[in-house]
Amino acid sequence: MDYQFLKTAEYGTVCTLTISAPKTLNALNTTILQEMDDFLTHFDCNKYRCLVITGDGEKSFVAGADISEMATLNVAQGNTFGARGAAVFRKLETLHVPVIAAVNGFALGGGCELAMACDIRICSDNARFGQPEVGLGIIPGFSGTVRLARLVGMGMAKQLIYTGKAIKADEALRIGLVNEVVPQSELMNRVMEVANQIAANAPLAVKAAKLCINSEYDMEADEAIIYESGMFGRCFATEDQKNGMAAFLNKGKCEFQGK
Ligand code: CO8
Repeated sequence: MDYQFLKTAEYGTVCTLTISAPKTLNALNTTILQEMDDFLTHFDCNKYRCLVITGDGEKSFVAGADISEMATLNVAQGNTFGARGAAVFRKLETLHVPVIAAVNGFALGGGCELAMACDIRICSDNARFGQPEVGLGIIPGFSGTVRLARLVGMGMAKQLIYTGKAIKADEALRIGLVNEVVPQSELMNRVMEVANQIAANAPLAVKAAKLCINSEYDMEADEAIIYESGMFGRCFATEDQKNGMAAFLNKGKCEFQGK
């Protein structure tokens, strides 16, 4: 599929998606959100075992939602724009394969929110994270107030959102907003290494693990434990479980088929 602002590539069972709007540091406009929605709708979770999202260039992952598009919105249009972005990010968060954000520079506003909707964040040493919305007279509208507190805790989320100040990569690592910081020249190599580690595992089991972690977050402990037990049991219906355990017992390596 050809897109105006998205570039896709495949490396075995890993797919990469690059957001490319260089004139605005990859800011998210309506077309990009529509294209991402279309991309995710048609994403083949049987073919790919991991999705990597990054921004074009060496300066910016995504510098937020496109401010020039938002400047003249009224209340109803603001609602629609926010809801559209939030729906796309939720689709990403609930995609049946893990998503890694390769944060290669500015991840501000909607860019930080995009990274937070991914399962794993790995960033380059020049990355900057922040939610500067209140400095523009708005609040995070693509679920930033929801996900930031869940990731870094209520106190730190409030400080970041109320001050609007951006933080550097090492601070993002310290507060748990990113999993790893690497030199920019090594970012994609490291991200692909992690993606390939995920892709080598049993895809149905990885999918079940993602579903468990996402779903159980909002459950009571007892309900969550029962939910996990049910999902655990279902793994034994797969060929991957039989082949994976047989390979271990025979001191071999399993090439998982996702069945
Ligand atoms: N939107 C539109 N254009 C942008 C954006 C953006 N978010 N970010 C950068 N650009 C443009 C600049 O206007 C500039 O364009 P031009 O060359 O035509 O002047 C070009 O990109 C390059 O930017 P700079 O010259 O500013 O580059 P610097 O290196 O000096 O600064 C920064 C880089 C620090 C990233 C700076 O550009 C900046 O502060 N950008 C805005 C960051 C921001 O505030 N992001 C949050 C936006 S709000 C948001 O994301 C809300 C999400 C939820 C929306 C819900 C809606 C209802």
